[in-house]
Amino acid sequence: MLHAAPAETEQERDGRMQWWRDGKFGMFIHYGLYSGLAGEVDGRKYDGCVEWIQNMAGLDSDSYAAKALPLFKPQRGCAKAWVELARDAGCKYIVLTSKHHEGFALFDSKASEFNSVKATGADIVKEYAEACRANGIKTGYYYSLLDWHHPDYDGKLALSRGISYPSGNLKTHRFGNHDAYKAFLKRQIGELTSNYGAVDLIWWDFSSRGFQGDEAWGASDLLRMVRDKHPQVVMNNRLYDAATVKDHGPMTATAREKGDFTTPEHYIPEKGVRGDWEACMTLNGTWGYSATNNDWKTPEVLVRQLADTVSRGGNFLLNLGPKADGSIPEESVRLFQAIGAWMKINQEAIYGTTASPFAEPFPWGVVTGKGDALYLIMYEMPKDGILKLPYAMQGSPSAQALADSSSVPVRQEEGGTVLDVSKIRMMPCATVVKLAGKGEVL
Ligand code: JFZ
Repeated sequence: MLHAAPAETEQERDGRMQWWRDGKFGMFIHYGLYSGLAGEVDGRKYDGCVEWIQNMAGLDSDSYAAKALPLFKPQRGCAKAWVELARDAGCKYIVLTSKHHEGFALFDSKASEFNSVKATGADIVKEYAEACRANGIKTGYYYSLLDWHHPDYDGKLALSRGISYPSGNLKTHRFGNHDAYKAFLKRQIGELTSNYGAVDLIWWDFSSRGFQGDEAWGASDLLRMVRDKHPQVVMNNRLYDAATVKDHGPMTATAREKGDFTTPEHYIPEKGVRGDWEACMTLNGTWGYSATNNDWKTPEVLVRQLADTVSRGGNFLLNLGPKADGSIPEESVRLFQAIGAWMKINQEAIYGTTASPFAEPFPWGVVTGKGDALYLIMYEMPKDGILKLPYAMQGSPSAQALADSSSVPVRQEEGGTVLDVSKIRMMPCATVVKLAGKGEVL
C-alpha cells in the first residue's frame, strides 16, 4: 500500500514562506545568448522583450546560435557584481534565468550541450550561487519550460494549446517526442537542483490555460523532485498558471499543491491578489539587454512601484539585464543604487510588513503595517499639510518621520486620526512617517 507524504500544515508553510514574505524585494536577472545580440539581428533592431529575439526574428536554433554564440562573452566575476548590486539595493533574493526560452543553460548540463560551460567555459550558475551564499542573499532560479532549442520540444503541440513558439522552431522541429522532452526537463532540473547547493526558490515559466501541469511538463514530478531535495524551497505557480499578464483574465488564487505564489507581470493589481503574489517589473520594458532601449523608468517611479506593491501585500521583483560580457548597464546600476539609498533610510516600512489595512487608496501615498505601527509612505504633501486616516487609536499614539526621527504632531478627532505633516522635510521618491500605537480601522 502506498502512503502519501503527510501534507504540510499551515504553520509549517508559514515558516517556510517567511523569508520570502518578509523580504519583499528581489532582483530578477535575465542573461543569456540574447544578451549578446542586445536587441539587434540581421540589421533589424528590437527594443521590447528582446529575450524573445529568436522568435521575433523567426530564427531556427542553429542560425540563432551561429549569430549569438560568438557575441556571448561572460567575464569572470560578473555574477558576483550582480549579487553585490542586489545586496546594496536592499534585495533579499535573486532569480536568475538558468535557462530561458532559447534553451541555452547557464550551468554545466549533461542533459544538453547547449550551455555556457560547453560554449565558453563559464559556469554562471556556480559563480552566482557562490556569490549569493557569500552575501546572505537567497538563491533563486528562473527555468523556462518552453525550449526553442531542444529537438523534442514540440512547438507545434504547444502552439495548438495556446503557447507561442518561434516560427523557426516549427520548421525544424515539427515532430517533437513530447514524452522524451518531459524526461529531459526532469534531467535538467535534477542537475540544477543537485549540483549547486541550496536552492531557495524556483520560478517556472510558463503555461497556457490549455497546456499546463502534468500533461504539458510532468509538473507534479518536477515539484516533488525539487521539494525532496530542498524541503524549504519556495516556487511560483507557472507550471500550471497562465493568467499572469494584465487582460489575460482574472488572477487565479494559488492552489497550494501547484506552487506557492502567483506572478502578475508588468503590472501591480489594483487590489492586490488573495494569497501570496509577486509583481515582476522591468527597468525599461525589456527583460533581456537591449543596446537601443533608453526607456528607463525613474527612481521615483520604481520606489513607488515597490511601495505600491508592498502596500497591497505583494513582493516586488525588479529586473536587471546584463550585457554580453555580464557587465551591468550604467543606468541600471544607477537605478538599483537609488532604490538602495531610499531603502537604507526607509527599509523599516518595507521589510516584514503587511498590506495596508485600509480598503480605499489615499491621494497622498500608500500605507504598510507591522505590529502596532503603520507606515505612511507619502508621495505628495497632502493638501494643507494635514493627513487624515479613518483610524481610531487608543492611548497616546506617536508619529515620527523615518528620515530624521523628527516627531510629527498627531491627534484624535471625530472620525479618525489626524497628523500634521506640514513641517516634514520631503525626501526624494517617497517620505515615510511611522505612526505607532494600537488602532482600529473605522
Ligand atoms: C515570460 C517570458 O516570456 C519573458 O521573456 C520574461 O522572462 C517574463 C518574466 O516571463 O513572460 C510571459 C509569459 C507568458 C505570457 C506573457 C509573458 N503570456 O502567457 O502571455
